[in-house]
Amino acid sequence: MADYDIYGDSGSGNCLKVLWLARHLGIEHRWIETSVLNRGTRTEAFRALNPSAQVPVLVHERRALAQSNAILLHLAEIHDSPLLPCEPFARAKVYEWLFWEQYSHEPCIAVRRFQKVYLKRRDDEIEPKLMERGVAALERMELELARSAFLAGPRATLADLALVAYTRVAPEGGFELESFPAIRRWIGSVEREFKIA
Ligand SMILES: N[C@@H](CCC(=O)N[C@@H](CS)C(=O)NCC(=O)O)C(=O)O
Repeated sequence: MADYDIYGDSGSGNCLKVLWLARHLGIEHRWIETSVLNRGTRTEAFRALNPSAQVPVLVHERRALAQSNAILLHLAEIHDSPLLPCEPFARAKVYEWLFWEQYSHEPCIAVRRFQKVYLKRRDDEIEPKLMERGVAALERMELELARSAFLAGPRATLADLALVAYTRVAPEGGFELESFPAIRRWIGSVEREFKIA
């Protein structure tokens, strides 16, 4: 019997980041595929776990935790992982990137990809600001990664795991990575570090 249940949609970066961390930390887990498009997040049983009706959700000893980055922080903390540094400022830099990911990156890069890939919208049916803001997010990452091996310093942290999830598939959302060499180098490093195929 696995210790943890992870409810997730395997097309979702928010869900995959949790799966990758569970594997990286060697946490025994059961993946419960919960399709967003098939309204698996809308059932009464699922809403009882997360009234916000969103994946991912982590369930352990009958307690449910939502929000991908909260789950990452929780798993890293209870496993004493160096992916969440102990030194307060270094730890705060990881928080900085996790909050930034949810406010300035995921809402444009993941949302544009969702509209193109899953809702099959044409470019002219997609809100133009998503492209503009997504490119600004990539520029911000490029600036950091041109001077640092990883986002929050010289070693990989939760910040990299959280940000790589949608950055590596950004081209599916129409975001070219050609002009972001540091991001492309970093994607390769993070994929190797976390054995992401
Ligand atoms: N901030 C949340 C976002 C979760 C989220 O947007 N989940 C999507 C899949 S990526 C979902 O479940 N959507 C279903 C819905 O909103 O109906 C997190 O990081 O976990």
